[in-house]
Amino acid sequence: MSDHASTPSRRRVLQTAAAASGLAIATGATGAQETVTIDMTDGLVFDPDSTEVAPGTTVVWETVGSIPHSVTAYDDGLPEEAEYFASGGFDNEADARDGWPDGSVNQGETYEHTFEVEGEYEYFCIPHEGAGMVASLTVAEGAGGDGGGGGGGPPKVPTSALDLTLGLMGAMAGAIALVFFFIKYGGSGEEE
Ligand SMILES: [Cu+2]
Repeated sequence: MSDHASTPSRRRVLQTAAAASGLAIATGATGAQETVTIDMTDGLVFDPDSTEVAPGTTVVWETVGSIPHSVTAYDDGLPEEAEYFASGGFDNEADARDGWPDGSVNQGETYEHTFEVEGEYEYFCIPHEGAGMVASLTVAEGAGGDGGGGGGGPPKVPTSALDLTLGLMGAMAGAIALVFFFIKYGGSGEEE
């Protein structure tokens, strides 16, 4: 019979399926958490003072000069369901103001907060509010962390999530192909 011809073909199919699965899994592992850094400078500014990030982004404020600053949210400058945030861990704006200089971010230090709720955030620096050290942050689906300047139509799904989905789909397809192959050809009892 011509059964012998199927042996090399079967091996090649198995290798191909295994390679495809490995590649898909590797691709899915690239989804990384976003971090955005905002400098607080001796020029008494947040740099940049207007930033747009995707939900889940961790924003890190760093005092890059010698003058201490604070990162303090305005009570009325938050989306309704967002939690209050301020360096020093204060629960509201009044406590943060009363507590200063507790919560100061000194030279080389950082304060960070992860933003999950979409919307507009307004915040300021307690000692330099009068000098105009105020800033805003927008949390929006599809916002990128890069300096691209914002294109026209951002995708609904963040790139990392899309990669993960495609990776999982590829891995599942590879596994299903393997199982299917064994079911169809593995149990035929034609081994010699
Ligand atoms: Cu300041």
